[in-house]
Amino acid sequence: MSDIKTTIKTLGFCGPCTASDPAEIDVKDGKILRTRPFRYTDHAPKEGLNAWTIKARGKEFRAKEKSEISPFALAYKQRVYSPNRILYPLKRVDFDPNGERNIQNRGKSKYVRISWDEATDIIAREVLRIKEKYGMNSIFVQSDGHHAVKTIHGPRGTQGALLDILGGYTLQARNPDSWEGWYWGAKHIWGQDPVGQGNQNNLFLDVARNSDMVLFWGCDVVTTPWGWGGHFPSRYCFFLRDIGVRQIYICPDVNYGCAVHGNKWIPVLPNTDSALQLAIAHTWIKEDLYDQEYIATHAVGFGTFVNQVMGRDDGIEKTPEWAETVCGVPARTIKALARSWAKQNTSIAHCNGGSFIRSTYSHEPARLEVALLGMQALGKPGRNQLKMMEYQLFSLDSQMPAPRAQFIPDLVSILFPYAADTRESLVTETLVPEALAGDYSRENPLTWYGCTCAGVPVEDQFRKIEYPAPGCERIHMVWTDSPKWTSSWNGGFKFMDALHSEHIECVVAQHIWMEDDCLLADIILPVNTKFEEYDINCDITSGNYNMLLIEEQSIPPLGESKSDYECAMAVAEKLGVLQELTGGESIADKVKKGFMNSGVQDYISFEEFKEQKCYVVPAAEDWEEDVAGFYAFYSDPENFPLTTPSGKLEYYSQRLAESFPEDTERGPYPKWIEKGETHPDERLSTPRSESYPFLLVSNHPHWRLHSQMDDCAWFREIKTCKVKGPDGYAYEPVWINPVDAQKLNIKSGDIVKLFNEGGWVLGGAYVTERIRPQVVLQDHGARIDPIVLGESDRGGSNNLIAPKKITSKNCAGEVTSGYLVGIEKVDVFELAQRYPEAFSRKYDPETGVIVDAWLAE
Ligand SMILES: Nc1nc2c(c(=O)[nH]1)N[C@H]1C(S)=C(S)[C@@H](COP(=O)(O)OP(=O)(O)OC[C@H]3O[C@@H](n4cnc5c(=O)[nH]c(N)nc54)[C@H](O)[C@@H]3O)O[C@H]1N2
Ligand SMILES: Nc1nc2c(c(=O)[nH]1)N[C@H]1C(S)=C(S)[C@@H](COP(=O)(O)OP(=O)(O)OC[C@H]3O[C@@H](n4cnc5c(=O)[nH]c(N)nc54)[C@H](O)[C@@H]3O)O[C@H]1N2
Ligand SMILES: [Mo]
Repeated sequence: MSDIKTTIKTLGFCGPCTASDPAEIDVKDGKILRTRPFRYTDHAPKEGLNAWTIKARGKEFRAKEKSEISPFALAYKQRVYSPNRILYPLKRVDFDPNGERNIQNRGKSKYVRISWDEATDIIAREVLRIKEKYGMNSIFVQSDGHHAVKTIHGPRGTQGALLDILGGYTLQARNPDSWEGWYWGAKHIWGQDPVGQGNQNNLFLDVARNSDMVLFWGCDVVTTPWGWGGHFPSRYCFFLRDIGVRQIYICPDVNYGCAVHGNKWIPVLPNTDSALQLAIAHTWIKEDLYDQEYIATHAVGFGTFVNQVMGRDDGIEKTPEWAETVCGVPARTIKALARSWAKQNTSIAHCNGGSFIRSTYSHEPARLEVALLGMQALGKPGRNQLKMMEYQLFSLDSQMPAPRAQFIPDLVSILFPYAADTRESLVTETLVPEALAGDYSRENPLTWYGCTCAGVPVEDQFRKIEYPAPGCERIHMVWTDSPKWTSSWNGGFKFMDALHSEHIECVVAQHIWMEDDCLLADIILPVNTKFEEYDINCDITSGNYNMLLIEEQSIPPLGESKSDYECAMAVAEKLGVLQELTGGESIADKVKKGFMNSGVQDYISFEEFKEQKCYVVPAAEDWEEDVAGFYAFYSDPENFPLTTPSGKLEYYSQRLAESFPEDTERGPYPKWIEKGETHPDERLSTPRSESYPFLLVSNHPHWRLHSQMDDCAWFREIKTCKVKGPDGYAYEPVWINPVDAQKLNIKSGDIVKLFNEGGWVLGGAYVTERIRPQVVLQDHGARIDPIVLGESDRGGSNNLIAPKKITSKNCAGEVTSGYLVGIEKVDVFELAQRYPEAFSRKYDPETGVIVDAWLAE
């Protein structure tokens, strides 16, 4: 055993210094041997962990002694040694910065190995050239993806910090992707800055003690916590079952959470939840099943909402019978759901809300949910909106459903600043292709509302932004360290087209693996995984305990890879600004500085911290006394108002009415929108559905985190992860109901294409009753494997064909699910004959497409 070294790493993907999935990594002879859960009890502080226990209805739910890590964490080491890793700097073979750039060949030409010296030379010269010719704001920084959690080493913000020294850059500002509907809609009814979801304090205790029923409404409590908090939320649901809390799943598919925990599945058509919600309100109003006294004291504008429900404003009474024709849920089921909800203490659970809050007009179902919760006395014990992941994240007042820890460790002191509110020049993520390639100038700018980075700054959706910003030129260079726009954002093919624009003179990508947007870069820098880096990190999202940890290097960097920060340092050195970038601080200095400002320094010394490698924060002594959810508002709305302008639930938002008087889509009160100016024909009722008769559900992937982990051989051999085609290629599954499959002569294992005007992507059919009729399901984020660039994809990355539109007129959110597609069976051998180059690309049966496929011979 003595030659085995153990390091501690958090293996979540939540971005900088938040983590989840703390694990112990055993290393032998410079190679990762195994990944084990982290044992909190082995690392308890002197004063003990004050282990918490939720006691409810005669049973107990306790903090675990070890971390409940996800399969992603366990399999991550395989990605370290993936044959798809980029090990050396690469240059597109026909990109000559001093001569022909052959921009039109991005995505088509292959790559050659170059030295770090040559790569950093080219990048430094390009930066200076662009600065001289157009100004620094013509360099576009894409630096916002999720990624292995790293604090010092990036990727988030490192190249931006370097460019700021030289005068600035244009920022790709993240839209509130995880929360679109809550952010654009729910905030206007209950406030809840920054992202618009409900108050979480102590809700695991509240639900366990007081709820009779929980509606998992667009929630897969098994799948999506894997990306953020491991198995903890699923374990909690087993506890709910043990104590008799009913778990109802409302979603188009029997997702994994539904399969494991659901007492009942209510299959709704994608993005028709608003109809279902209005019909529930209808039943309550008709049968006098809501809390009128609460509405009188806690809400404003309820009358306009009642008018919408009763059809006094639009002529459609939102009866359960009407809703049945829209959302596909039988009227009797809607009425039964409405009645049992009114009778019992009911909470609604989400991870983030499901794809319907990322579809067309997603603000409506989100604020309708709040409207319904309000009608049943939001905040009364057992009646709240419960979040099953992201404990303590994005909160202004340390919200969390799990028992509160003594404190939240904080590493902000050593993060590079990355704030949308301090940027003069930025582009929201949903409008990037337009900004890169469109015909915009100061005289004719691209405009939209909102410049958020996950909901911060909070007032931004009322602010109109212009690109190019005042005094700035348009974008001419892209430097990305999160190269997955094509696979994670809607209209990926349009992004590919945009990178062929003559405006974009140089594209630099930093990445670990050869995939997605990298295929269109001119220069690629090889980045290492977190196993190869020395860093400091914290875990505030796993649910059992918070912790701060030193992440020692597990193994030396593979090939010539460097961390994202070191990439920026290498270019800074060429530009003569290394000292300014580092501030004279070594990595070890930064680790110490992070610790000294983390909060943990009040409990142990830095020497002790280094010695024990981590500090686990005990549970707070008084956690059980925390007021749960919206209880304070429920019991005393005058003294504990909401953060809306009136302090109450605003069924009618005066602020929206005044700020956007012309907006016929997101109006001042929530309603059913069959179609509108922005999305005239994305529903099954439109004539367009004759050509594209299915609604596509594109969930967060069960076996990936967005685009990450797709090359993991251990997952790919699992039957539900990929469908093996007759040509041996592993296709991304497409779920289809037997009723539809029979009509189209599709059998499990057939290869199909999903298509609309935007193009087509392939998939492997999985015929199953786990998906309702009229709907097909394919998770998002499969690695791109182009057939015809900008037109078709073998990998099954469906965001390539998602509508290139925003949520609604004044809401620049994404539309990545719940849109119309057609589906048909294809013959892969025929396709292989028609597209020989794409179908003969180098391919590893276990991993899929590998870096060798893109290297020039
Ligand atoms: N169809 C559909 N699309 C969706 C959604 C949906 O529900 N349906 N949801 C949306 C949501 S909520 C989100 S958050 C977005 C997610 O979109 P992103 O956050 O953009 O997705 P990721 O694939 O996680 O992107 C992270 C990238 O960073 C890379 N990376 C990982 N570690 C490192 C590192 O250390 N250094 C560098 N340089 N790179 C690294 C990863 O390989 C990957 O390319 O997707 C959105 N898209
Ligand atoms: N394994 C894994 N975990 C992840 C991620 C990942 O990519 N993979 N991503 C992380 C990120 S960034 C985020 S934001 C969260 C996302 O967390 P969520 O937003 O909760 O995830 P989704 O997969 O979009 O949706 C959850 C469920 O909603 C249901 N659903 C889909 N469409 C509809 C609809 O129209 N109506 C209703 N009622 N239900 C619908 C589906 O059953 C789906 O399984 O997950 C995080 N965790
Ligand atoms: Mo997200």
